[in-house]
Amino acid sequence: MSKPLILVLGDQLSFALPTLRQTPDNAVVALCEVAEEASYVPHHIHKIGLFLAAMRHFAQQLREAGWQVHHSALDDPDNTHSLIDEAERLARAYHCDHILVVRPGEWRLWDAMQSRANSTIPWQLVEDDRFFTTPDDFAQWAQGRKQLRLEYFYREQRKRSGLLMQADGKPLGGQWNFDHDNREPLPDTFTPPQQRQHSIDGITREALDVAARHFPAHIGRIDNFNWPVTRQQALTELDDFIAYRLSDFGRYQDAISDTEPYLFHARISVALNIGLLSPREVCHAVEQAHLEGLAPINAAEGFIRQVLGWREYVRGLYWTQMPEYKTRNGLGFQRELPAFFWDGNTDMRCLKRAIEMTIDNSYAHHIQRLMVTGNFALLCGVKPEALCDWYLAVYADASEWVELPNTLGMVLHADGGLMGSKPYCASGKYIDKMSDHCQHCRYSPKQVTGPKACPLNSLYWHFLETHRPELNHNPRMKLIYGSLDRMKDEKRDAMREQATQFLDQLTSAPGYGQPTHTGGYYSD
Ligand code: DLZ
Repeated sequence: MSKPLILVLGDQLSFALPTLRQTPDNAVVALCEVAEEASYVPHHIHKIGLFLAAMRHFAQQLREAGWQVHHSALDDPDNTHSLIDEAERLARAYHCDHILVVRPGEWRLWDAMQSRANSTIPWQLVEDDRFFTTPDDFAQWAQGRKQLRLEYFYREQRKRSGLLMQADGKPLGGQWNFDHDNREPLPDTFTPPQQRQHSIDGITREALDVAARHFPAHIGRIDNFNWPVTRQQALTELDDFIAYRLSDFGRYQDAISDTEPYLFHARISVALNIGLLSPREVCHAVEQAHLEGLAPINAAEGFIRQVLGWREYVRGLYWTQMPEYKTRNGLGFQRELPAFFWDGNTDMRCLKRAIEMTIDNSYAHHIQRLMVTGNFALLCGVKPEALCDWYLAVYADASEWVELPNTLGMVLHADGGLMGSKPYCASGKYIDKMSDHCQHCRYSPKQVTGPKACPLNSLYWHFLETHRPELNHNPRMKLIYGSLDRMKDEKRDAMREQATQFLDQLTSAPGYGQPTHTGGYYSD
């Protein structure tokens, strides 16, 4: 009788996984902690702790549900520290004749697994049906379209899922998209909603200790870890969001605070991306909250658009465009990552706080990622591979399928405009409008040149000038190039000079934070 080894990856921690739904009684389920996955980019210590803790809890729950489970721990002397090698080692040890795995979250692993389809112990890949769409669904939607715009994809998704739809096939509230209601800055005084403190039990404690012991040089401190690591904890995080934050999620979605990292954001992307919550259940919970009068339509629609629209859209793009997508560099950027991305040591307040919050929590909300760190990297021309590796490493919710299109496509406009019709570039004015950072900053967002001028201002115009050949023809950039053209030559020269001086003194950090030796495995 055929006997499978079911490999459950660290971001597949769900009983609804297709490989766990219909399997023979003799199957062995394997979860593998491996050093390679923690160090191929130098992941934040919270992220490593999260994966180890959540995998250990899930292994225990599988055992309690009657499965035969093998959990390879980082400390196991026989551990090969590679997902592929470890699964094959366990398949041999348990006399399994094939390995079953759901599509992983990264092309790198998918490719390695596919290439073993005909090996002695063949690998079989199963489609991940926990998402609303499969890569094939997306490919079908994309076929024959010149532009792959989110809005059209999203409308199809609403129709297909029935979420926020009326019986007559029209969108609830009379509009598909309430984005224009979702751009308010925070009021001068506001009380931020409380964040839940998740309990740390013995399993989690040990996992966090292991992470800290094995990867002492990785960014972050383990003692303020506060992510859900079980389904139960993830559900409490979802309940908290709906009860205390959803109603204001919409209008303050783009606001940035100098002190509050989470504001009204859901904090569920981490649980969602490792499988503890399903996209369907969170969308239905939010829809229900709206129907019960707990949240206005702009909040519910804004949230559902992120999960049903954006999240599925970037995943579709990733799987249909890889591996070529990762090599794109549409604006020809060559700069290494600025060194302060690893320690927040800069006097630009917005960047300092976004990076400090990232170091503290392995989290920053989407506008901090897109319009603070992302915008700065775009204006300075940081090369895609350096920035993508950083985002993948530092954020607990970052899997390559979601991180790569967001960073390479949205932030750096490096995919030739496939995702975004124009680059998301902004000057200090935007930061001043949407945040309270500038009040605490030594630079002025109102000045463009001179010692007090916010560097984002001259960098913004310098970026537009430098990339005129690629961007000038874009109708959405016409207005801004008009403003640039109307400037006096002396003003343009002074701004160019200011930006060039800034860029010349910017210290880069090639290799900073990378694993210390070739094995990529830290041990004490
Ligand atoms: C990010 C991560 C880390 C830190 N550790 C593990 C691990 O030990 N075992 C594992 O299966 N996955 C880990 N991951 C996630 C992987 O890097 C990878 O993104 C997913 O497994 C792909 O689905």
